[in-house]
Amino acid sequence: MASTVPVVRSLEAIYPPDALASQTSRWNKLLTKFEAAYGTNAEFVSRSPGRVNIIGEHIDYSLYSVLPMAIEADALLAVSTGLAPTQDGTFKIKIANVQESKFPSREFDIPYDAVDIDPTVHEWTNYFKAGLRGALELLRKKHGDGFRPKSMQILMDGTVPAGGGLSSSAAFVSASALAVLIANGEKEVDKTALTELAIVSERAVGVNSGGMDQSASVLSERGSALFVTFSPRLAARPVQFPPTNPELTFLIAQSFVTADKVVTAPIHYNLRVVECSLAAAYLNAVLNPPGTELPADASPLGISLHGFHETYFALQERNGAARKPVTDQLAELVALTTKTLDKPQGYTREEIAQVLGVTVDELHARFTQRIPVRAERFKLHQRALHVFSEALRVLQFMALLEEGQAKQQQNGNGETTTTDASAKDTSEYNARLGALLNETQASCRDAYECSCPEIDVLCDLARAAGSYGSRLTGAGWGGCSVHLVPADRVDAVKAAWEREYYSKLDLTEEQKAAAVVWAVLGTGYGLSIN
Ligand code: NG1
Ligand code: MG
Repeated sequence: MASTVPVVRSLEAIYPPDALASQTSRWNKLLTKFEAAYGTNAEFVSRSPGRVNIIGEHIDYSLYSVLPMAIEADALLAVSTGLAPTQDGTFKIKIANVQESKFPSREFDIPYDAVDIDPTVHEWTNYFKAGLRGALELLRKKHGDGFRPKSMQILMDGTVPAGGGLSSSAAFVSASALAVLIANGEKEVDKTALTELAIVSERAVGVNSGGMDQSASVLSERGSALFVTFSPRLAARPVQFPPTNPELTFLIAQSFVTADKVVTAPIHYNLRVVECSLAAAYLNAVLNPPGTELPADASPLGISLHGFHETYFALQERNGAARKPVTDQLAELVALTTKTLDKPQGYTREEIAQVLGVTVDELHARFTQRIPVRAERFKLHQRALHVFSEALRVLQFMALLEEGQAKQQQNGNGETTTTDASAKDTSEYNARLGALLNETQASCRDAYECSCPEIDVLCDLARAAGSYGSRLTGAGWGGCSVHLVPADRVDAVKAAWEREYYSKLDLTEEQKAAAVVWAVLGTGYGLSIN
């Protein structure tokens, strides 16, 4: 995998052939508008795509592996650096958006050493500032405290729907961090360093997310999905889907329920992050020998269910137990969770503090001070159950893809045969892939409580019309859903949604056009600079 961000001179290297004409005109418009707004040409454009997550939902911040893929929709930032120097000790950022009415232009004078972000204010430029802050930290480490950031003029064009589960935020943060690095003279930007920087930076906006989105945005390669692992360190490898007959496609369907993750964080996303770390601490206290400390890791609160998992089996092995395959370990953890965390009604602060042997104040200092949440009870049973079972499903999904590839090689390279027997074979295979996606949806709905009735309806409609597997994608509570649909059922699925769902909403023409996106299996595009 190329380790530095590629410099792309032609849009053919980024977009699929059928999108070239419209993308070329979009880029040209962006550059023309840039000149009109700032009276100078853009020096470069940084690009970072959105993503759809295929499987592995809400487990990245527990440091379990996930399988997303980059999509065509992206964030573009056209940039120039030719601004006159500002008053002492500050640099200037002028930032505008092609959708001026939704995202008004801003101008900031920023002190060299402090990028101020207020996560309590819902402000589109916070995402730019998050990338800026992270990039400046990296530059300061490299050049020392005397480093003087360049002033920048920026025009943004984003096509990833906001609040839609396709990761508009990570695309924006990653593209921003890249833009700042390039503007400040970096020639070779290391992809992994950029990803790590974007992961940590985005948390400044108020959502304590994992690293899936930034990884998918920066590390994806054209033509493949991406298997991302977070422990012991961030690593990713491209994944191909075997050809099947009928051919499989991923349909992405909007629910048009906008989930504003920053606003709902204390009762939704951030609460889940806290619950997962609390579950790790609780399981550690009950199942590991007294005094066992979980290792500090890269998860938002520094201890994770994955950390508990590793520690638990390492201790067993030290006591002479045989090493078990990870899939067996995860199955065992599902059983242990059911037995150990046996209160489906949830746990109060007092109950958890008592088991951990700390006071409620100490519990607060360790878990909920930095990530404020609103809850009387923490649903440790359901959350841990989801995380362990979902981590297992990701591995089962990967094993199925490998099985499919092995079969393809046996049958002679890449040819899909069309005999009745092989068609039956692949439809059974497709159904097994789809079943895992359906199980993910059930777990997200029932155990993790991150679906919503509208997404459930879209999934039911799709399955009834021929989808093998349907589920929410991204954080949930609204946003997008993803569906594994054989090519010959795509029209039927779309018609069902139109008839039973979209026609009942009051949608604009623009929304109607964007309601369903067809992501051809395995299409993915990396980050690039013009
Ligand atoms: P979305 O909702 O697409 O932004 C979020 C997190 C991911 C991951 C998923 C759930 C951010 C930036 N990303 O994705 O890290 O946890 O939810 O799997 O918040
Ligand atoms: Mg997001």
